[in-house]
Amino acid sequence: MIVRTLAEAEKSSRRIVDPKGNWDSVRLLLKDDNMGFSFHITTIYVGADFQMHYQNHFESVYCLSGEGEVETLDDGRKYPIKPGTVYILDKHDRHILRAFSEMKMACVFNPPVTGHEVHNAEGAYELETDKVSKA
Ligand code: 9YT
Repeated sequence: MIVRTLAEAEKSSRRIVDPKGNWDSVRLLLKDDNMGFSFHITTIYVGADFQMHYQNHFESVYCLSGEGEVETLDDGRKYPIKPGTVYILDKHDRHILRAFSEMKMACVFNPPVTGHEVHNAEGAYELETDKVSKA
């Protein structure tokens, strides 16, 4: 069994800060734990308004606190987010996330992230193999 605490993890290299200033994410469970998914506690900063497109991953996002909205770009639908809301990107949906107050989210990624990913120009995370093939 693996046991970790958010308090310890956020003081370590498990905490990644978005270079664009929209979020930080504490990766509590990563690829090298061999669970087949990763699990993160992500803080979306108040006023954040940014586009993502996880072409290589499925993601589920559960709101623990704060309020905002998510918009799916292919159909222009907007969904309010508040504590208890989950959104599930089951179609690699292009989307915009907006935070009306600071939001704490519990996020699960399949395949798991390795630990240090930040969004590329499309708002995606690349797979390790992508990085190798471009090297
Ligand atoms: C909700 C969301 O997708 N935020 C971007 C960060 C991501 N969840 C992560 O790296 O943990």
